[in-house]
Amino acid sequence: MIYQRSSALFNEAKKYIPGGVNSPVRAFKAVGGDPIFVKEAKGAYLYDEDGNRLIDFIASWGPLILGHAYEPVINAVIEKAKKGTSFGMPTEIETELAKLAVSMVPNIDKIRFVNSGTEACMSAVRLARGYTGKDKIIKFAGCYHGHSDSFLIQAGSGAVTFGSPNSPGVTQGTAKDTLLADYNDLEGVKKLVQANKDEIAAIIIEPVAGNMGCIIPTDAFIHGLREICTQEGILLLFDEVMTGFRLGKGGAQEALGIKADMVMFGKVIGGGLPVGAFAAREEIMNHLAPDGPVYQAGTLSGNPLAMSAGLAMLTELNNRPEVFTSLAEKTKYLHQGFDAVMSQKGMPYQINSFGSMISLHFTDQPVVDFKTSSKGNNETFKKYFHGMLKKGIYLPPSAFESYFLNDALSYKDLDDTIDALNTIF
Ligand code: KE4
Repeated sequence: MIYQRSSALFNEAKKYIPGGVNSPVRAFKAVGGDPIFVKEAKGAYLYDEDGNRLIDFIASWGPLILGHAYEPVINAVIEKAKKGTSFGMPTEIETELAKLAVSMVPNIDKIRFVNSGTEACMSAVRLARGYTGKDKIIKFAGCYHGHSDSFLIQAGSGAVTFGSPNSPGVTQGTAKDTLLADYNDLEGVKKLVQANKDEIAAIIIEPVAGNMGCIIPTDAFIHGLREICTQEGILLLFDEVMTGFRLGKGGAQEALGIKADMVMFGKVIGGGLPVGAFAAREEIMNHLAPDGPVYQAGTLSGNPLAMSAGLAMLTELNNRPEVFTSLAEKTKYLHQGFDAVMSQKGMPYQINSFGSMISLHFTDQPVVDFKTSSKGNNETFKKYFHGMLKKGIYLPPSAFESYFLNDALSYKDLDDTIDALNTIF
């Protein structure tokens, strides 16, 4: 594999764009080396600027669940673009996508479209605070809800685990309203709720976590959260930016059998164009402007071009739910193949998978939260990442990410991926 053109493009990009990228994880800081610049993509394959073909396991971090340049989505976008891309006025297609999403996802009556997962989660927390009249939120270490100030919080000192900023620019004033708990630790949540009685508006969680690698909630934990929220008048916010329309029509609510009070979406709902959304039952959503007092707005929210991609994508998934089964079976095949290879290598490893989300961790402990995910050997991960890349397999350039299968992947692609792993250790 040669990457000369990618490296030259990266050097040029760094002159004009901070770090040479428009989102930090793309810069390969966690794995070393220069990032790969992609020229185009089709189906399961990326074609980089040096002419290499790569089997893609991030699918633009989730959106392209049917593969790159999926014809029905592309055609919908082309046709819509000919009629104008955005008007700043209501259009019928927004209602069409809203109706379809509401028909697919349980426990939501209304949905508001925004332009990213960050915007969806940020707006949902503001709505939860406005609806409940309470200020604090609980989030979980290792869960990522976008880069809004309230979410860029790390474990603070002190027994009550008050958050502290994990980025300059986030104020202590903001951090004090974010409480931090550990994923799969229900007792820790109970302690926080008791220590902040009647002050917590919401608990926000990735119902199946994808930003620590793939981490699955225990039944007791996720059902326990629901019970605590119901008892304490706290809203349970499911951040389904990754899991929404990926784990199934009804996302994680359906897969886990849990009713959330609010659900946030991104990625798949936009079909590869910028769309985020948040949704809930009517009594909550009617608190949003212009009907209600909680303000939220956006110039390009619901723009017809992005809506056309989202509508084409969700229509496909709604009409062909067998895609979700196919993705889950392919993921299980990859899991079993990786397990068969790694079990012969005499080294510690864990493989977590759920639906079409999967991650490989180089540690001897089960990976159940951020602490155990952090115990993975990053030097081994770097060797794995670059070894797979040299074999034409493009994985997320960080040990703290889930891989996202797309349904254009063939079983030969999966066999090639499993065989590539076998050459590394
Ligand atoms: P965006 O603002 O990036 O559209 O969505 C933020 C977000 C919210 N919630 C969850 C569960 C997410 O995974 C994300 C974004 N995911 C990352 C990948 N781990 C996007 C990749 C990136 O930051 O470039």
